[in-house]
Amino acid sequence: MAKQVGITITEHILRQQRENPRATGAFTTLLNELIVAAKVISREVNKAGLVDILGGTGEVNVQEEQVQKLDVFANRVIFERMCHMGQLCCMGSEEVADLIDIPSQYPKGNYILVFDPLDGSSNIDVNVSIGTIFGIYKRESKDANEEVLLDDVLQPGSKQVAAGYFIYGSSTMMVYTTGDGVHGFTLYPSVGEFLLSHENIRIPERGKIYSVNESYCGYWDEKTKAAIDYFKTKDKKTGRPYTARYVGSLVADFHRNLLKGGIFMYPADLKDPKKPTGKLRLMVEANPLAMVVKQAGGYASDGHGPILDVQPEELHQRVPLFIGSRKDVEVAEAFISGKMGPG
Ligand code: AHM
Ligand code: MG
Repeated sequence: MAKQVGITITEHILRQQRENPRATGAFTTLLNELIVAAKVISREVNKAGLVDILGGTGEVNVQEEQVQKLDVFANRVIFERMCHMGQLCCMGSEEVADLIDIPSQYPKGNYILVFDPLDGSSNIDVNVSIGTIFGIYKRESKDANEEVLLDDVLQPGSKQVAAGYFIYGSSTMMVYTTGDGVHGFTLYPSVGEFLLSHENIRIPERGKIYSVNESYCGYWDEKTKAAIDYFKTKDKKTGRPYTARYVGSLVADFHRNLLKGGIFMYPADLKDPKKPTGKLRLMVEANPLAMVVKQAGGYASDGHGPILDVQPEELHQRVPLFIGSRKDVEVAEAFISGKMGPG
């Protein structure tokens, strides 16, 4: 296909729809609404630093409304934009404990949206990039009027029909896949459009960056320590030691490694004995990024096999995550699963 750089996200989605003879347009509508929600969130994130100047934080703003925490705001914007357009049967959000029903006055469809409305939100106050992560599934049972059960939603990530993220950084970008490569769009703020800026992103098969919160090494088992040591050990042939980069904002760390190559790790640890599987959530964080990285030629593992094959048992299930350049993730997996040892 001819180079498309510069086309709008809407045109890009429509072109993909035209190439799929079975497409009904439902999916296009869904993505377009999500994009509008992200533009609203982006605008609020961009003026977050002004809250203290223009109104009181946690108090009452100039319109005498309660100033909301941005992650709660982002959650509400996505819910309100997505609930009425008739394409979804339910949603799942990191901010909400249970499945989110579509209010009864609105029509329902067959798609399921899972999302983390504002990941890394502890970074807002210090002007560090944050993001919205999303995954879209199709409900397998066909009757849109039947009650949606948690079992309809608990599908492995390999069943996602689309996934991606918005990053609110030095620019706002959308990176997404529908299973046909990964494409990145940059928001042109004065026009209000996302324009194609990163066509068909491919992650290098081996990188030079490792990203992990090393302060937790005292909570790691020996296999995990050996995996991380590998990336710090000198070896000319494989370009080690790698350089360390850790923002502490998953979307920012992932995005950098996607473009430059490298591995992001949030291993299992014993920091909180109640959460021995690490911190990140399978459905709203790991799976969407796993689909993106796979489509870009990379890999995501829980240390034993593909993240995308894990059968979720709970909506907010946590999972160890090793994600990025394929060869780097394969090495980490070999250490964690005991196929490689120290030395
Ligand atoms: P959040 O969903 O509460 O924002 O937490 C997820 C964030 C990720 O963005 C990031 O990768 C991770 O927490 C950092 O955790 P830590 O501070 O333990 O390194
Ligand atoms: Mg999160």
